[in-house]
Amino acid sequence: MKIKVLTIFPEMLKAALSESIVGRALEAGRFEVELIDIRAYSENKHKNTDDYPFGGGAGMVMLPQPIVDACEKNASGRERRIYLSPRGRTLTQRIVEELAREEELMLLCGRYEGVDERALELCFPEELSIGDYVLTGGELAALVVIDAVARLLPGVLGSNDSAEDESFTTGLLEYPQYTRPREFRGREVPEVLLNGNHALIARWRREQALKLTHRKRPDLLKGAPLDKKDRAFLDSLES
Ligand code: 9WO
Repeated sequence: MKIKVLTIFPEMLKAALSESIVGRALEAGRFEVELIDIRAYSENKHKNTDDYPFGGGAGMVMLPQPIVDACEKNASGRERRIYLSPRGRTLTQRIVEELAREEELMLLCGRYEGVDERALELCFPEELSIGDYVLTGGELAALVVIDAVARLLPGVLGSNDSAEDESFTTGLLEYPQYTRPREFRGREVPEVLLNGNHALIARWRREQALKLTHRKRPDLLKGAPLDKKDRAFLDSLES
């Protein structure tokens, strides 16, 4: 997977992408991120990337020229191009899985009050939101997308922390986790986790996940694959 990111703040992404699991995966060549500085494509003598909005109003709008040139000069023609914007459809794990199957992505991070609509029409037909709130720019949203996609790529997570049996893949919230010590400030780790009975542990975790989902996100239960035992357990919670 190759991800190109168009931004006027490449350093903002660089820092975040150098750390932790994503940083290691990039170093290991599991995927690639190319940060493209939109400002470098400005044909304006001051290298401006924004100007006043036609029709008036607050703030500035990103010029179409630097964005369209940055896009065209870096496009392979094979990439899925996405503008990070509160106007887009809201990111879900299903969309993350879909993006992880792409060979190439190109992400556009907007700033100021937005991007000249013609740049979007010409280069970025798809818009994606990470949630219903407004940021100061699309960079943090791009990082969210990259992080969520990267961990699904082969070899990015260790086989031990595989993305498989976790919340949004089981359709349920995560069961509670414990590590050492066995007692902390008077609170004991649940006994079942200490006795090495793996079938019993799996059942306990499943029921904890069901209980938490029922209590905190009952809407998720509709989409989760549930078997007879799960349904019986959920019924027992109702009464
Ligand atoms: C700011 C603003 C101020 C006055 C009137 C209208 C306004 N609209 C905006 C605005 O939407 N600014 C955006 C800032 C322009 C595009 C980049 N910015 C952005 C992206 N903020 N939040 C996102 C974003 C992206 C993906 N998911 C959630 C939020």
